[in-house]
Amino acid sequence: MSQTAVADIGLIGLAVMGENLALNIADHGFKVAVYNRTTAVMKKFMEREKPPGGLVACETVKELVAAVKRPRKFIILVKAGAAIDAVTKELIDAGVEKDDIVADCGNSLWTDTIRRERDYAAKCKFFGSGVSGGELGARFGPSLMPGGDPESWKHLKPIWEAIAAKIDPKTGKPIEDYAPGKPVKGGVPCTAYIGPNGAGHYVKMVHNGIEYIDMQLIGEAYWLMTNLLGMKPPELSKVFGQWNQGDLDSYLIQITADILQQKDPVHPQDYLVDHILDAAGQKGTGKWTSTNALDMGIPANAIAEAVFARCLSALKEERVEASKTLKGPDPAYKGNRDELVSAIRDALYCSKICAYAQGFQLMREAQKEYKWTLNFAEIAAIWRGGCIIRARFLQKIMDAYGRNPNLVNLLLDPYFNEQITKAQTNWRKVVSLSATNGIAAPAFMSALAYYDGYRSARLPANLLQAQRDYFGAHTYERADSPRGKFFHLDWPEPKRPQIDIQPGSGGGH
Ligand code: 2AM
Repeated sequence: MSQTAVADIGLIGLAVMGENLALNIADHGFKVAVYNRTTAVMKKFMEREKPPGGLVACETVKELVAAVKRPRKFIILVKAGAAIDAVTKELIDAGVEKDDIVADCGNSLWTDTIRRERDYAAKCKFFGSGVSGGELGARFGPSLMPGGDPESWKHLKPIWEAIAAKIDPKTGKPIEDYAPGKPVKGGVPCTAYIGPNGAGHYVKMVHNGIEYIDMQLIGEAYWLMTNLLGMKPPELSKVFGQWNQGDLDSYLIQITADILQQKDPVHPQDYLVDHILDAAGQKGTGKWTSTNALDMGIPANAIAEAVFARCLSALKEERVEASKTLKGPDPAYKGNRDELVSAIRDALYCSKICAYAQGFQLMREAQKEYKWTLNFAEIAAIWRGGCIIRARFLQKIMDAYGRNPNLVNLLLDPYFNEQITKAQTNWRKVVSLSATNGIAAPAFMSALAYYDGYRSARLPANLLQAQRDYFGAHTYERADSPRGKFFHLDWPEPKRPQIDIQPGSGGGH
């Protein structure tokens, strides 16, 4: 089939995200040329959707390239990794030119995007755009985090702004009445140019890291209420539903309320959540965020803790064995139910503020490392709708960075400072209760440790520096000298106990 250039954009990869994004683009009046490596998948999609002229079927990459108007724009939605390079090369072989834009909308590692933009610069404009919101987001409005050449962004912007989730400017909340063929009119789009090369994918990765900790915190709240108060899923669902009316109003709290009232299809008298195996999976973006935090020396400990909590959960069989041997206290709480529920709410809220503080601190550091200029108010703004971490709370972060774009840490913003000041007694109570009752609440605990560490003018690292100097002459700075001046002490010879080493005993490490 030969093609004339009629499409506004081409899309490669018709798995569910690609299909839904194509339908979203078509709903907004753009013509989308669609291609999938396995042609049958594309044909099935076209048959099922019976598109009213918005989609152009392409059976080969050559047809796809020929079908798109110049400067050509493409979206790649295939598995992250080698497939992105394979598809980009196919596009180049099929006639993509230097000014054509190839936008990778998958969950690619930002350093891969930096490399690709550089490697393909002579052949095409490689662009990286984070997309969040899952399947429904792709269909009815995702949050889009575009990064790449600013000139390319000018060409992509009309489509990105059209298909993104929309925020009601009066309420700051997402407008959620998009139905197939009837997209939302007006509203503020959840997309903004993030920065050059890998910036979009980097910010998407941090979004996912925050998503990990947001989910872990909700899990811990659920678990503490279950174990300390003996609450059952329908009762818990009501609590999460109530929390969703206040500061914690968010997609993840809302779906938690929904999940907790879902009956089990196998045992209809039971709740599904009670029959789901407690072993978490992960695809790697939380790990990337944590690894990057370690690489940059940024204390995103709560985000990393959420990744480790999933790792620990995955050791299901080992935990079952260990539970038979390792002893701890049995949960026993005798206090007031409502008081504890609201204390857990406060613990969740304070920990969440710390988690976001860590995510934004990471982005601050990355912008120095990569010489990006990130607009944190705008990043918070585009996370208000479409994405998995969408929440009322993000409006407050947007306001905080609006007040002070150079805010060093979210905790220092007057609003968040006041929130934690008000709620921290309850947060500490919940962390204490989880420790004394033997209930693992690693995210609540590590967030509190972060808060207390961050607000400490002094920490015990003086002793640690002394130890490093003692055994390795690593030097130390003095509190009464300017920073950057290093000292070493010839530590007095230690008094070692006399040990008789027998020949051949293997001592002396
Ligand atoms: P397929 O249907 O032919 O497998 C998710 O895996 C999507 O990415 C699918 O649409 C899949 O196409 C596509 N995909 C994965 N690897 C690919 C590759 N190397 N080239 C082209 N498409 C690929």
